[in-house]
Amino acid sequence: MYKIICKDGRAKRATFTTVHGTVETPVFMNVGTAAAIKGAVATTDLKEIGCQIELSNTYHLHVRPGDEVVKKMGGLHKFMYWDRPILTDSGGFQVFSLAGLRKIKEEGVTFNSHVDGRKIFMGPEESMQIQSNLASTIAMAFDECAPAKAERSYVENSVARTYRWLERCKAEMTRLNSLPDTINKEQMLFGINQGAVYEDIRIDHAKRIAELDLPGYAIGGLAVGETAEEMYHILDVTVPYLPENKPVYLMGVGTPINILEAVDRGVDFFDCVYPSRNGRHAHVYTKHGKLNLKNAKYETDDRPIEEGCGCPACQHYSRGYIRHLLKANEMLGMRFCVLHNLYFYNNMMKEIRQAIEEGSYASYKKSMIESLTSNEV
Ligand code: PRF
Ligand code: ZN
Repeated sequence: MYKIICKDGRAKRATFTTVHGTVETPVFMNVGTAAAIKGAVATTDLKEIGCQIELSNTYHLHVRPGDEVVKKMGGLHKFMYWDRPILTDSGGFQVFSLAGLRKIKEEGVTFNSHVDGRKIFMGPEESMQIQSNLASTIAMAFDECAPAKAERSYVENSVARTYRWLERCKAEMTRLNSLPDTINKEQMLFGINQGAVYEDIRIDHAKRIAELDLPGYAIGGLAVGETAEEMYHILDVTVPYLPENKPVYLMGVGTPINILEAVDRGVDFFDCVYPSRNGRHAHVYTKHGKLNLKNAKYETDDRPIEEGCGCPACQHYSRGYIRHLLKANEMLGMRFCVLHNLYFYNNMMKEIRQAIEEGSYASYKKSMIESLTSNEV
């Protein structure tokens, strides 16, 4: 259940209550694609870095170890030792971006596994069945993410099919939730808005999916090659057509600035691989810009990555020590960078929630963006 606590402009401060606990929004979901946060971060670390909700992928877990295996192990929560909410992405996007593919038909998509090349078919029903086996808190609809530069006629057909797929997802989820051996019978389905950068297609699709009265809605098909301005414009025109009393999730976004801008346009949920991916490459976030810890200038720098940061790395370890670990290819160096970056994202969300509560979101956003782009690191 979604409950708005207060609004500041279009920014919303809300809570989202699930069978696995309550999430305070706006929130960043920490990405554990294959039931693992890349960078040797355990689920027991997640609570220390302020993570409220984790995200995993249907496609990856179906390919390996197999959703039947996860079901036999008691579902994803038990499998990865995580008792807070988990959102699973449907496989749609990963199939289009990863798998050697791929024939799209009305029934679904045929593609080759990125692990062993074997041919796999996935449609709306299969995606729901896999997500039901994984027993996530929130399942995502099976959609097609059309390329940002796709022709209008292609996008029209694609979005029409994605709508029909959503109706099939909803029917299948209802059926699965009523089966006796389903692990999470309260599994929720979020719909996904598509339409590339075509305003009218986006709006029409948003209106139609809103009528299905789902517990939440995502905006997909953004951050796939269009400009940031185009993305913000699509949010400006689309979010007003999604139900106000439901959470809005912007899929796969983004940089700290993207998040600040999207919150200002009414978005509640985010996920992105940037903090973990950048951390694995020694790029760490600070309020004064990103720094590359492999840089020689940090060799004897005895300051933490960021002064005042409460993450497990900054509490005890210096830039110079972490730089040494990274240069020596010690896994611990990478782990510290990922922990710091995830803490940075989760902490920014906490500040965002606080600013909305105080009615000072506009000034928080402005000073944060100025600071992030100052490059004083
Ligand atoms: N659809 C799904 N997952 C996604 C996307 C999408 O469009 C995106 C696009 N940014 C990221 N993840 N199902
Ligand atoms: Zn830190």
